[in-house]
Amino acid sequence: MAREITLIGVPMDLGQTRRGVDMGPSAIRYAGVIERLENLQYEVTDMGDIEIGRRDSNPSPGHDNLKNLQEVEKASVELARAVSETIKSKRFPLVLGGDHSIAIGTLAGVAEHYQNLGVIWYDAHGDLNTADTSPSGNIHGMPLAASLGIGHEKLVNIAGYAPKIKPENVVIIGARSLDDGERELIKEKGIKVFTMHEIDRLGMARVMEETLSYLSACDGVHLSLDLDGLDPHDAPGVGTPVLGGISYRESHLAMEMLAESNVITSAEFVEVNPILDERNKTATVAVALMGSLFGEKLL
Ligand code: B3U
Ligand code: MN
Ligand code: MN
Repeated sequence: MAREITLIGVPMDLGQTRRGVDMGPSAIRYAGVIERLENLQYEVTDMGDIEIGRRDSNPSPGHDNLKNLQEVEKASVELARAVSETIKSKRFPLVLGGDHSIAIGTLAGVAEHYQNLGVIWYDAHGDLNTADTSPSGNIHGMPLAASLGIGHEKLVNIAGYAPKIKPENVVIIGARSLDDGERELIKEKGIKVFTMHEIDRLGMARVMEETLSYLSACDGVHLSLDLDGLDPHDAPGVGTPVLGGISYRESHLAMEMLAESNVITSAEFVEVNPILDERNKTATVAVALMGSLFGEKLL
């Protein structure tokens, strides 16, 4: 893992309808992310926030069931550029969200640097919807599909190429809320999913061992961590909490095992919504998990 980290804030809230997730990057900074990583002897540069447009008050025809498509597309292009530049300068991109629609831009910036990029999608949801299958029209439910080359061409072709990743290089961890179309896509593409059922049955240690061996042929691995993957008890500040999630302790173990394996080459932490939170708990949890991901140890 690179010893130099670039933080990229993405105050995006247009991929869903609840207000406040645009304050996620500030909340994470306020929870001490820079100090935490500097204490681990990383050199950290905060490049500030990507500019996000205003809510699309007048959705243009042809964008049915894709809320704020134009603005999400625009921010994705910007973010892809920032992430790609970061990797070019041999630094580790750590992206702070913002809703999960930003993963479209993050992966567009990351994937051009790898032949065989792996992705760990830590989430209560599959984020495998398209405009045709989405119950909400919220683009934060679509980024994994878009990155696989499935969905609206504007989302699929960010940075001018598609697909960004291959279905056999994706592992979803923590799923417990899937829509019908997402279930079909998982079956059709044979995507590896560790649902809460598997986490309960196997334990997180085994889930992570299997994840790492499943992705062992990859030349880089991106971690896309949606805080709603955690149980709402531990991470209440998210827009769509789902009961029965991954615990704080299991999540730390997962991050520690990723740190030990030294395979993660980029990461994003998304869906922190300080308005829905309890005393910045969710941002604090995010920063604690980043500590473990970047090698923090008690002894
Ligand atoms: N699958 C639903 C709900 C959802 C997806 N991602 C989040 N919620 N955070 C949808 O709207 O696509
Ligand atoms: Mn998500
Ligand atoms: Mn989610």
